[in-house]
Amino acid sequence: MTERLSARTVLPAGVGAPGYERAGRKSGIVHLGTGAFHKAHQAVYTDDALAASGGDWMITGVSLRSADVAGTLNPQDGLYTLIIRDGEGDAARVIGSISNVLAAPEEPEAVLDALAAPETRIVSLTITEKGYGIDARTGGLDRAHPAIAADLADPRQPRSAIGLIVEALRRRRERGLEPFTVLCCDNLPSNGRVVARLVREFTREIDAALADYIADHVSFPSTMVDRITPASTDKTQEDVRRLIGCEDRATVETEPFTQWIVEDDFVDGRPDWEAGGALFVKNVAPYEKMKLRMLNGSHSMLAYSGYIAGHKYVRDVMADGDLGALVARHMAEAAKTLDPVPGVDLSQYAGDLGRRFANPVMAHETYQIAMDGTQKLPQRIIEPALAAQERGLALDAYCFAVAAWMRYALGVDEAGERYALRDPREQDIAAALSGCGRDASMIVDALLALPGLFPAPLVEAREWRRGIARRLAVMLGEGMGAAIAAEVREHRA
Ligand code: CS2
Repeated sequence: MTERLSARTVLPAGVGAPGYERAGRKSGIVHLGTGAFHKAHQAVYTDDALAASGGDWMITGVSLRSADVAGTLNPQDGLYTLIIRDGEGDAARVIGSISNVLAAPEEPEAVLDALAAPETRIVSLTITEKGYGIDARTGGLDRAHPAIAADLADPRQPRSAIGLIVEALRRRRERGLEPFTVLCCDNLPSNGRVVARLVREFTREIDAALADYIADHVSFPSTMVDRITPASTDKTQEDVRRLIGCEDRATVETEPFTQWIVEDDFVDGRPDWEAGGALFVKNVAPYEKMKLRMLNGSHSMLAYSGYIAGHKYVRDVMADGDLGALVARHMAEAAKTLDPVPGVDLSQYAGDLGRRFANPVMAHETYQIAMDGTQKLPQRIIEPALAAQERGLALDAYCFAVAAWMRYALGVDEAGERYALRDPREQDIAAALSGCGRDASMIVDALLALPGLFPAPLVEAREWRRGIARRLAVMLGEGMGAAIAAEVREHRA
């Protein structure tokens, strides 16, 4: 049997290793949602910070859903290899900033102990858009969300991220401990503000004095996070064996590019994340909007259209001249909805994004990006469409993107194969679509009427409804390839 990566492994020359003593160092951070993205992003910045400046800033990871992450990382002493894929070849680096991982479903009290431990100064999150329990209609707390509803009924034994944070803050206050900073690292606009609101609304319902305390003592800086991180595959496992000479079941692959922009508002200190290249600013909003609308917006557009057109990976989409042109068009249109972003030339940013998407050694699946559409479309496609409408700009790019999502939402590809949408509102979508068959106008009406998704000014605009229906009709009648070609012709005309 091959040896497994651990603190005792002697790494081959050329493989990066933690440049600091790990043993005895405390965890100043508890991270909720220790998935691939966290391991390719914040944990790497923290690894750099520890190497540059030390400190008690190890990370205790928490997985909220399954025990898999704990099962792969703990036997490896929290160590894992980051494979950085670029055209020149793969680079490998072993990351040491995660000390251990707790699986919340199995050991909820251990998670609360970690959150309420004196050394914990930051609680960060990457739990995906759907993990927060946001009410699509109000942007506030969804009290009907199963985990939120359960936690409101029994707040001392929380299961949701929001419930865990609130109960931990209650315990800290009761014990006379300092509170912590809550650092959201998910792709939501004003993500710190959003989480602050959810925490406030949750706490107000259970303990008004605690709500006041949190309002006065806890900070929720917003962040913009960026690093393309495909799901690991068997090839990732094979490659890591070749690169480090032993087995690593927790390895992650990613691209060379990385970006993290953070509001510098921490109640009890933070690691020297600048050492890893993080940028600290007063207001993250312009960067977040830029990234959500240009990168994630075009990602979602290309995921739905690309998946139906038969493209497995983002790089295949970029190699398809017509669809590649629509990606560029989408970015350019999204840029028009933005106010100037400090220090960024938006056309250069778009060019860089196009090159990142085209990276031929990145196997980033369109199906991965396509998941959770109802949670992603609002900030990626719908808000910028609304902004475009307000500015009197053309809506074509957004109509195309939404038509592609609606085509995808039918759950059957052009060969007649069914696939799972992997969307928390999958049942709502199916219910809305029942009886619509392949009638484009009926599908558009049904999905535009999904509660909370599309705002009235768009739904009521004939240009919007017709623009989507016309495109969806071509996608259904002649196929996605024909719809893409027609879109390019129309755009160039
Ligand atoms: C992608 C993002 O899966 C998706 O929805 O758009 O995960 C994207 O790769 C990252 O935000 C890049 O930073």
